[in-house]
Amino acid sequence: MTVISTDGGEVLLERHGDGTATVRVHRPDARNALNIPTRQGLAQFFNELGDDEDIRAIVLTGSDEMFVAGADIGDMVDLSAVEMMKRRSERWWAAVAGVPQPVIAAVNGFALGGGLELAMCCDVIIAGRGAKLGLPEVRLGIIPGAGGTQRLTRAVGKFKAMRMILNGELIDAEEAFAMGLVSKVTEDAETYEEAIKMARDIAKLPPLSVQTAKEAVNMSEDVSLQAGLFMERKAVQVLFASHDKKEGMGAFLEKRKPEFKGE
Ligand code: CO8
Repeated sequence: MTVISTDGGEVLLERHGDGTATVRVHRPDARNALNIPTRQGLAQFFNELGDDEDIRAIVLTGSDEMFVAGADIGDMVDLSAVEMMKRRSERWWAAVAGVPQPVIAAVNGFALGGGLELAMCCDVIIAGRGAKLGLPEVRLGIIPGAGGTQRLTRAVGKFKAMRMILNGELIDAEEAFAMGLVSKVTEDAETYEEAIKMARDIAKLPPLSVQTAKEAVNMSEDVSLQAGLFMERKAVQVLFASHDKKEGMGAFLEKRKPEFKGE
């Protein structure tokens, strides 16, 4: 377990030895609000994990009761526009969104503002039935500033995104699922277990395929259909050069368990 102190809390990284890792935000007195050391700690861990070939899938979570109640409001109340700009805090979010391995957010309790934006930097969101999700920034005199207006709109469409962003309304996990904001709803007591189980299942699969699939899906939000189809074709052609493609197809035909090498 590696721990980074975050002024009243910590960010923790646990490698489980089976190809998976868990990154946990723990700052209970502030409802896991993301102060600067927390965001820096997250970025440091995600950069490290991105360089670690033994890690095939990552779970990002808070506690059993609370995901993240947003960016730390105390950090921002007296901040000027220029100070805000000079923080360049987009670098910290980019480390999470840009990690090549799949990231599964396990969300219980509140995922608000920067907390929901953090979850939306992930690839899969598993939410406990009691979770509440929202982008309440407008109530603080700002707007979502870590991808909320862009990622939420791409995930659920303009009219549902507007409903959440224009009045900061919170929604529960079932509604988030129906909207397409959450991948799966589970019992609160099982959220983390579901997430780590999914991470373990993914970790057994050929990592080059998994990571290429992640890139291709993410690209679909950014490019025209023709460009996306071209990129997908090229990506699958490249995978035909991998050991794991030969192994996966060979093992299927020979009715045996494949041994993937990540090559
Ligand atoms: N920031 C700082 N402190 C917080 C935050 C937060 N986001 N959320 C909770 N806390 C603190 C409270 O101030 C309180 O501290 P204290 O005990 O010292 O008074 C403690 O946590 C407990 O909070 P509550 O008493 O309010 O706990 P409840 O269980 O009653 O309520 C809630 C929990 C519903 C989560 C409530 O705390 C809440 O509404 N929090 C604020 C939610 C919010 O507005 N989030 C959005 C923040 S803005 C944002 O995320 C901007 C993102 C864009 C960043 C742009 C970067 C480029």
